[in-house]
Amino acid sequence: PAQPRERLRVAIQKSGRLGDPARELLASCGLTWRESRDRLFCYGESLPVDLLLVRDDDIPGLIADGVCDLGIVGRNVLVEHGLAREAQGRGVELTEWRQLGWGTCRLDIAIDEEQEWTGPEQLAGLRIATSYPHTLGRWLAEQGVQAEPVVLNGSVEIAPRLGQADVVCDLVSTGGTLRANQLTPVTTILHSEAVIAGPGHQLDDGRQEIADLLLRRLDGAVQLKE
Ligand code: PRT
Ligand code: ZN
Repeated sequence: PAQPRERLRVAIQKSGRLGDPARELLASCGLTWRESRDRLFCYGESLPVDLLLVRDDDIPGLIADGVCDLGIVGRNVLVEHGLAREAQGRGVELTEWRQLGWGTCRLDIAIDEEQEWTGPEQLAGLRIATSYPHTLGRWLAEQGVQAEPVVLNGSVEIAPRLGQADVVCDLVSTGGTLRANQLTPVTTILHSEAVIAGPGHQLDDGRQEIADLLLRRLDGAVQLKE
């Protein structure tokens, strides 16, 4: 494995919905940083905890490959990554070390608002637009339904109007985006929130001790907020 490291490296989203809250949470644990000029790396000053600022989709892979020790990411991204990895026979156990209670959303099936919902069997043979094919596939298998995932990396909600798909499976928080596209959520396949993701085993070198200290402070910070 990698060379010994006595500093903890935490991956967080560079921008987007989870980036600022993740930094605020870590700052509330007493962390301070010196930022690199390109703002991709933050060197921890008050504790040996460095940040890597990346796309959220890259966070599970960075942990699985041992480049980072922990990450703050949506459960939706973690679950999809785990199932994709499993499908390739490269199962690496990443687990949720903490649930953070913010960044909440649902991965929902949504259908044309004019249509009636009678249950999952209704999806048989339909094209389902999604950015989460593995999570969707697992749910369809559990339901015993065969459908055709159409993988899109953005603008999932307009796929039915463009004729690319019949229904969608997408993240929903307020539901405004679905409504604007004449879609209505009918069932939830995953409840998501921001989590601290990490390996399914203890860290090596001195890093587990640093992680324990960080998590103790984090638990304190989360309790203070409640
Ligand atoms: O650039 P990068 O790849 O890092 O970011 P990204 O664009 O992939 O992700 P980002 O920042 O949009 O979301 C990061 C994480 O926030 C997601 O992986 C979820 O865990 C969480 N989250 C919480 C959401 C939402 N709520 C959400 N509403 N992610 C996306 N949405 C989308 C939703 O699909 C819809 O298109 O936001 C739109 C508005 O939602 P409504 O329901 O309020 O209309
Ligand atoms: Zn992303």
